Amino acid sequence: MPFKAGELLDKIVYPSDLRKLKPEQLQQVCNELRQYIIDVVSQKGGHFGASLGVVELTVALHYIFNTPEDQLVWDVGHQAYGHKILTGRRENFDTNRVYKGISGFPKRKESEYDAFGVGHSSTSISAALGMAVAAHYKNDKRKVIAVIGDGAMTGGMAFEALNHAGIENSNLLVILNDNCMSIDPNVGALKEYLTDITTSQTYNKVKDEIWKLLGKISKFGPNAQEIASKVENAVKTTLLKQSNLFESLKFRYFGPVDGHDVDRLRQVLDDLKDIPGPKILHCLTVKGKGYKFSEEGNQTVWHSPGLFNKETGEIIKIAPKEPQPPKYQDVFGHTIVELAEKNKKIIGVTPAMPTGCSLNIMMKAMPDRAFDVGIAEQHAVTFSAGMATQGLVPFCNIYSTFMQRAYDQVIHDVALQNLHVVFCLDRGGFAGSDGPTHHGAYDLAYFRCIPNMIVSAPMNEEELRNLMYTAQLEETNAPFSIRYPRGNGVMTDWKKPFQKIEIGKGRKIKDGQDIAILTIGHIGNYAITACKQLEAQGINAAHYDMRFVKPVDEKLLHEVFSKYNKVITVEDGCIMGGMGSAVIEFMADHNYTAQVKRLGIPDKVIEHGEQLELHTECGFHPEGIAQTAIEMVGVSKKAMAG
Ligand SMILES: Cc1ncc(C[n+]2csc(CCOP(=O)(O)OP(=O)(O)O)c2C)c(N)n1
Repeated sequence: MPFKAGELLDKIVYPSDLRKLKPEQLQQVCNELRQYIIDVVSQKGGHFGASLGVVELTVALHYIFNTPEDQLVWDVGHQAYGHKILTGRRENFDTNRVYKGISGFPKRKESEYDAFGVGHSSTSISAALGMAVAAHYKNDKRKVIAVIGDGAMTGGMAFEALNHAGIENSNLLVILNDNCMSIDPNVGALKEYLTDITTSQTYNKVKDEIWKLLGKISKFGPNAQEIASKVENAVKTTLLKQSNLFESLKFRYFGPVDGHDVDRLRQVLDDLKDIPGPKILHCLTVKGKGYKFSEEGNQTVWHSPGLFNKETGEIIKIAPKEPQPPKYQDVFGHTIVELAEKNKKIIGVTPAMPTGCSLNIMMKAMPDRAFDVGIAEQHAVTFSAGMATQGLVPFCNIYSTFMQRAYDQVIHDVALQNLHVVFCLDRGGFAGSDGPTHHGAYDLAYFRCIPNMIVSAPMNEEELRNLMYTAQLEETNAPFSIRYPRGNGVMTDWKKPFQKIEIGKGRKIKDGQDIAILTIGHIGNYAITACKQLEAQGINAAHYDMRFVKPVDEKLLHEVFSKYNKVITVEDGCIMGGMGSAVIEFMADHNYTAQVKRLGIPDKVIEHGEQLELHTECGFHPEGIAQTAIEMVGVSKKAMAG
């Protein structure tokens, strides 16, 4: 194992080893754990700031609670690196997020300590409540703890769960890890509320008075401090009953506590663990804590910095020799500003991903016309629908995977009313090392079946720009989705003048004779390579870029099925219900017969890895496409040549 752990951490394989240590040794464990995360992530990459911020919390939780018997549910799970290292995965932590290595998120099949699989935000309280209710039902004494960030707390599910938990009276502890950050700075009224109760003068005044009073009785015995904190909690609870949001939801609210004081956390958790009913512990933490550069630097950058020099804090960027094509997200970010300058109706909306989707470019250029609404995909969609009823044209940018959250809103609030909302789905296709919770596998299929929806995917930057241009035109006036992948496009010279695209019209990239390859979106570039490989083998393949999965280009498909009896469809999305399905439906509806092979994401969970590794696993990398074509036509072709 290439990474060396400190003296104490080295002896900890499981939390049972941690629990053998003395309380006064925990600070050293924290220091070593933090260093270990820095050592590995600086060289191997991954999420960073969030895990550093919960080191003390992680150590205290595993010290006080009897995990895995007691169930620890992490929200999102990007902050659970310390948890992974303390629960049997230190040895292979250097394979984190690597193809066939351990997952970057908690995962039930990876470890019994991962009580619940996560990746999407705001699920922890619901899942933990389910576990707590089940424990109660089974007369099981196990404890259940949810750890949720202030960002994740802005998600609707978190509120739904709090609302339910308050009346269930089950043994649930929610730890609110409040660092004022989402990936970008956290937004919304809840954030302000949390700051208010943290800095509340009334609260602090009462607390000081209690401590003064208790200072007087402290000489009466060693338990005074313990009594003090109990009285403090009792008084505070009564005091805050009327004004505390969580108390009004029938939670007992404790805190705020310093989330970096492991000793205090240990004591507080020990106190709380036997208090029945729903409780919330408000911890104040600093994202990136304990590493100078992440603590004092740009916390958004240090959320997931890539590789860095741990001594200097320099983020390692290998400067390419030649100019590189831009990221699709940046093409989106610049293009929306360009369009919005001309079309005053355009508004930008993102649920908590301004940096991730590059809407931050518009937020900077036009702060009044771009909204970060928090981790609230459902709200983002219906909020956009509301604006569309008033004649605005919202561009609602949501990662394909997170759009799953807002499916009903897309159907019920946008499509059924045929509202002019433009959905830009970033991270369409395999997300890469974030893994299955983040793959944008389903959007082509899940949008294709919705009435009124226009479903498109650009093959390059110019196409993305033209689709965005077309989508916002007054005459389009319908829900319009544009999906593109994570990563870079293919054109360095991409800022071309806008051109309207006829809705539902595909493109012929290359004519052929032996077989037709039909692609949708960026993956079409693989087909270009595949066609060249096939040419070298004497196979002349035609290539069509479908551009739209809905409406599908019927004229193009008539041409394909009249001319070719061998067809391959390729999509970076689920095979079931996607573009290939649309093609086969067309074939059946028009009584064509052809041999059609559909390439895409099969009906199983594909784990994490580099995008190309995953494309290869699924057989739609360039060689996979070429191989499929060779299998379909190669034999007869060779026979003819012979
Ligand atoms: C449904 C959903 N939307 C968006 C995201 C992207 N995302 C991952 S972490 C994160 C911020 C979480 O903030 P917080 O809960 O405060 O945790 P912190 O990173 O600050 O520790 C976001 C928006 C997600 N994982 N799930």
